[in-house]
Amino acid sequence: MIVVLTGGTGGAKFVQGLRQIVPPQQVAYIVNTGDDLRWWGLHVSPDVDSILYALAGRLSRERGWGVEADTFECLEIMRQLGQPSWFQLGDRDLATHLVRTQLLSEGSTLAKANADIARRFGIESQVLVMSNERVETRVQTASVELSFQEYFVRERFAVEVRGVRFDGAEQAKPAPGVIDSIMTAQKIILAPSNPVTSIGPILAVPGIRQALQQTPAAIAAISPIIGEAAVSGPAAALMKTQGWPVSIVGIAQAYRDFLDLLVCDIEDADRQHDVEQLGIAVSCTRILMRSDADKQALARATLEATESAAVTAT
Ligand code: FO1
Repeated sequence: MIVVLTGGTGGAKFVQGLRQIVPPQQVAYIVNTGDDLRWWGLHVSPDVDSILYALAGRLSRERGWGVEADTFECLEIMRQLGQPSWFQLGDRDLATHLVRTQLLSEGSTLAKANADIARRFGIESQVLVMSNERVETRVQTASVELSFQEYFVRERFAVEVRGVRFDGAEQAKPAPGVIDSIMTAQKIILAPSNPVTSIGPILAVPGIRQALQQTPAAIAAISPIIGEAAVSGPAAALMKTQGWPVSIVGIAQAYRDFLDLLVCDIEDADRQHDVEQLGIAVSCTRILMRSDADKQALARATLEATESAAVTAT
């Protein structure tokens, strides 16, 4: 089994590539729920939905989140009715949140509700949430604390960040299947996701980081950084709050206690040695995913490099 830890739009793009080259039954995804929010009374899990839509072939190519060819009629009426409208829920997307919220209100756990939705979409991979308990990413600015979506969407990550915390993480437990899948995986891949707010919440759930340290599986991460900049989003500013350099070295530092291999862009070949000094192997390839072919090539290169890393480690 290949286990992928993922969150955010970079993660979803990678999943679009991986699903083209690996049979779905051979992959389990452990997904961030720190970005979840209550919106118009509905439970929205943006990162889970990005993976569900990517696996079902429904992810919007234009936006990288939400459903392909969606419309926003409901959003417009909600705006006219005086409801908040800065978070753009599409009409097709809305169906997923209605079903999830209904399942939760009938007593389903978040894990069961999402597994149920995945099955209804015809998805054959396992889509696991990191935890059934509420773990909420909170972004601290100079004056206020924001939820992740307030920071990312409403403020367009244009405010200065002082720190990040994961509310509820200490009391949370890994969802059923999470530890087991990590301990029995053949390969584990950390998608090119933001290490602070996409992978960070997963690692903050007690027991998950320890399982990654203990698993016999080879663990690879794909860098979301090229040179000294994030491929997209606020990863650079968020990494600075953790004291990590904004480079592949910072990514290596974030995961150094369990990482075997870092997949980075060829542009970063000159930094390879600095990562290897941390005891982590490096494989350089093209990591920008502009087309389907790019996504597939990155997934293939990552699997091949992880194979070699596993052979070298044994
Ligand atoms: N991202 C935006 O930049 N603007 C939006 O209005 C927005 C709405 C939205 C609705 C549903 C959904 O599943 C995702 C949505 N996203 C939006 C993306 C979301 O903020 C990101 O996928 C993550 O949470 C970042 O990791």
